[in-house]
Amino acid sequence: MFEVLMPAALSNPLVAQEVGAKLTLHKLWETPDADAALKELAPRIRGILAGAPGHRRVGGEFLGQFPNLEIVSSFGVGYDHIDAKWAAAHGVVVTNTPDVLNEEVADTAMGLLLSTLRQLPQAERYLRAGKWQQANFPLSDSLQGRTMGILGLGRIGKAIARRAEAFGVKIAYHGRSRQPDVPYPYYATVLEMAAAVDILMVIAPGGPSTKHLVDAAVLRALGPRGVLINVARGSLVDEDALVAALQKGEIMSAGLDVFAHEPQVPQALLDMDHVVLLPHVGSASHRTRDAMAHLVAENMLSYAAGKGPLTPVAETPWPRLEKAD
Ligand code: A2R
Repeated sequence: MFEVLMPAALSNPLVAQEVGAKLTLHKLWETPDADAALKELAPRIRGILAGAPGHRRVGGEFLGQFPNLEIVSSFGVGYDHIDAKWAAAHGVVVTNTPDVLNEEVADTAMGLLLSTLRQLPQAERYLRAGKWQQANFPLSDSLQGRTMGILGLGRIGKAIARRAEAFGVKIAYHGRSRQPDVPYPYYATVLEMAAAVDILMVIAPGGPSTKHLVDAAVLRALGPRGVLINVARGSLVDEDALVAALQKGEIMSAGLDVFAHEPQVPQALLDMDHVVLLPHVGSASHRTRDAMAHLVAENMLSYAAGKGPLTPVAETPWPRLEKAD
């Protein structure tokens, strides 16, 4: 029997339904004494369903409790909450949910960009407040004539680039390496790219290697007409530096779907009327969240049926690497 643990409730019920229909699923949060249940279950657990909002970090300390663990199937394309290197060193495969959310997140990114430049949420608030009766809403900035630097031209970054091109926006990109088949100009550093563009679109993974890639110097380089859009992870941006840059007018505005300490949002940002702030809704449509949930379940079910995982992350490729002792 393949026994699976869901440590905390995933917001989409499909995962538990689909996995629970075929495998033995333990919902830890429903047990009265979670610590005792964990101790009793730990040796039997072969799979973990992760990615619930607010669940503690899935690091080696947590995963190390399960001596027979084989797979962690996580909800979401970002997996910076999981120590995938630890998993790789201990023969545990980690899966995420790539591709099925590309178009949704790219749609959100463009909506957030347009909202930020054209001040659409502010205009709507203006109308609702009855102010249109007195005067027209002030003129806004424009998307036209702008150049977008994409930090992280991966699956989602490319979907954003396709959309931005259709809007007439010029594209540049930064990643750790130049991509031979990509027609856009490449910049070897975020700083150089920021100096060359007036929209900085952040869509690279979170985690230690990208922490504060967007810092005070990058924001200064983006300049007083510059707009920062972040639909990736709050950790990529130095939030204090961003607040300071906005307060000093070193950049024009920001559109943020993600924050350093979600769901906390700095009061200084809430106090600014010219920025646009979203509660991490990049992939949050019924259609896309269901597709992600289905893929989380399919990874677990395929693995349990002996057919291997469908979408293992780069650190834990399939076939499995040799277990390090
Ligand atoms: O570095 P490269 O050439 O492998 O390009 C990847 C880039 N990237 C980085 N860029 C700069 N510094 C880094 N340390 C770094 N690490 C990765 O981010 C690649 O172009 C992009 C990631 O693309 P994908 O792996 O295809 O991810 P996807 O599905 O587009 O999702 C991106 C992120 C997720 O990790 C979530 O945090 C967020 O979007 O929702």
